[in-house]
Amino acid sequence: MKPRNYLPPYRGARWGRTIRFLLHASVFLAAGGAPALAVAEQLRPEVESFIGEMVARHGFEQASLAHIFSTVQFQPSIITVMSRPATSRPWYEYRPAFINSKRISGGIEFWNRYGGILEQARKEFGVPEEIIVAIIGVETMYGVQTGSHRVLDALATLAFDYPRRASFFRDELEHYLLLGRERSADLADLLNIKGSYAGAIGVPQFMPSSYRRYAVDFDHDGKIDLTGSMADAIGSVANYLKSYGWEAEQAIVLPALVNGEKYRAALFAGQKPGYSAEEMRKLGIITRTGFPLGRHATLIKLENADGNEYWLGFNNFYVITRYNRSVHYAMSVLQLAEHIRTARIFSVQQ
Ligand SMILES: [Ca+2]
Repeated sequence: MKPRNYLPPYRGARWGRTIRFLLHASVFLAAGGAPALAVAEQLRPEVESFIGEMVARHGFEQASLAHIFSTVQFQPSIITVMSRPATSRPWYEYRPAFINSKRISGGIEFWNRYGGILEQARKEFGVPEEIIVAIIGVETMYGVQTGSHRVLDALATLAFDYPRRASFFRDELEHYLLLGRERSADLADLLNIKGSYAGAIGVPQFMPSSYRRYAVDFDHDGKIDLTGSMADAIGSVANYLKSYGWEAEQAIVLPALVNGEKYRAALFAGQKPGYSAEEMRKLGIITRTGFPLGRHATLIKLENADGNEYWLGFNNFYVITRYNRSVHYAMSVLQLAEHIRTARIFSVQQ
């Protein structure tokens, strides 16, 4: 990695861990040798070339993008987090973070508060209330923990200093600029939005590309706002799932048992459900409850402290993994949803 020069602290920039995206800054010396406010800033070549592409492809003003990127701050802590080897904690260690009394009672409260909007979303998109509630619960603790990183810093850090996924984050950065232009006349507003260390935004933690494609104005106030409008967040989660193929009233998962070794062929690894009931049976996979007629599934394995637990995952399970590819993520959404739904019925009856 090239060494970077630091910007003089005339703008209050902090020395140390915060490194600006400038290659160097030349300070013009005014008479008497004092630094003047006019500063010729040279951005890193890869940032310059990105700006050039945005100007050519989307008609952005070079100067306004150059200004925006001159304020971007490299976040080394994000690279540290992203570079950690993917540790797949076993299910029994992962589960308690999401299936616990705090998140269940938070879900009941959220549902009671936004019940009308959730019902409307179910009617329009076919996604049950508890699934929407659980996704928002897992993502941001019902809109409370939406992230503390400037989205622009996070996306630029990952686009320009994280080679492994640079192309993905470069695309997201492009979508972020376009999103900013679509949402506001003033691109400088982009500087103020905060999100996760990976640049996910708002109550449902949408990446900028998903924000542009799937977010909806569910409170019909003329703008889409995933940070300030819970109705927009709820409608957008439901629209996202529906757009990826959610089917109303269809099975999501069913408990299963396995025999022998052939079952491994059907284990979910990101693929669409492709095994019929008959094919599952031949692989030694059985379910106690009825396999829905004409449907296909994959096999889900969860590690418990005292052995493995198996489930069949149908199309709607696959759709939840479009929100986050991890099996543990999708299963915690489903189990949290079920806990919230049943606990809520009980609390309403009391
Ligand atoms: Ca709205």
